[in-house]
Amino acid sequence: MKKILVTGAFGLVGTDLVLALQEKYGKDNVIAAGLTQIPAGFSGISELADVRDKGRIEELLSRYAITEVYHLAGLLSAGGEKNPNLAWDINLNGLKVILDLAVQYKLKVFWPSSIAVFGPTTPKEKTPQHTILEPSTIYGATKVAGELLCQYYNLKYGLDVRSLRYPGLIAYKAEPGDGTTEYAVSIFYNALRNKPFVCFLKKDAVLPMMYIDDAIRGTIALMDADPKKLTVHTSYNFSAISFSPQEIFDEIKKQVPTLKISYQPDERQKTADSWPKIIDDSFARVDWQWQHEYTLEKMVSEMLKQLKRKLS
Ligand code: AKB
Repeated sequence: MKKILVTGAFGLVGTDLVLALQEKYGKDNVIAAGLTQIPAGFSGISELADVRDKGRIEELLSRYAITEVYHLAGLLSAGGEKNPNLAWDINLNGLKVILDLAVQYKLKVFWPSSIAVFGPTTPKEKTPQHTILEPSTIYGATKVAGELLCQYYNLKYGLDVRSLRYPGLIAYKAEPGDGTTEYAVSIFYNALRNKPFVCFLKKDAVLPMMYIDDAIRGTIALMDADPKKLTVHTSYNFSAISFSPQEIFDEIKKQVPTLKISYQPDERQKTADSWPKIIDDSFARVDWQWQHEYTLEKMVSEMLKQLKRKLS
């Protein structure tokens, strides 16, 4: 039986992933670990742990006889620019702790990379799997280094570590994190709270995005995939839809006609300018049959329905 540790378990991805894993493998087989506090109302096994603390992580691995780790803990692009040293420390030293222990305890690992591995010199349309990786953010630098570290552990130690380059993820259960694509989550809160939305990106800043249900399904599908079929050991391009702030605003406005938007681009626009618009994820589609389900229209309807329920 699988025993799964999820780090960063109460963030935007972790909140949904823990529920999906609990449903698939049973509540007793999923250990949700966070850094500072366990959210009120969380149901299941939870622990506080700093991923840089090897002793603490090892204690959890042995106490629960863990077989798989979904290592989600890390800083995002905007948070990373505020504190580059912390981003390096958590994103890379935390990953190294997990990879070293995974070799020792023979664990399978999932680790999220990001479209942030790409930079201004990368082709922006249909960005290929194998292309130029020269990011201009510290977050992107940690993701490139992390991808290479994962691949190295696979080559050197035979570690089964799998990874996806997440696009901007749209979710409603957890609050948005400190990223660049997170405007596309915050806008829904303003829409339903009747507050005008001030967007920190330009109206035409197209970025790759995905609804959380697709992201969770894809993540678990990659972890379930036959290892012999996997040809990418850095991180898979992983894609669904692309849209600009104006396009998501127009779509939300069809259902919330009172929503107003204005644009005040800040330093996060520079990050957005350095990222691709549309990703080619054909390796994922061929190797493990990845297919997204949510269009922009379907995602907006679902977000509004679910968030309305959550906020009422
Ligand atoms: C961010 O904007 O920093 C993240 C990401 C795309 O990795 N959402």
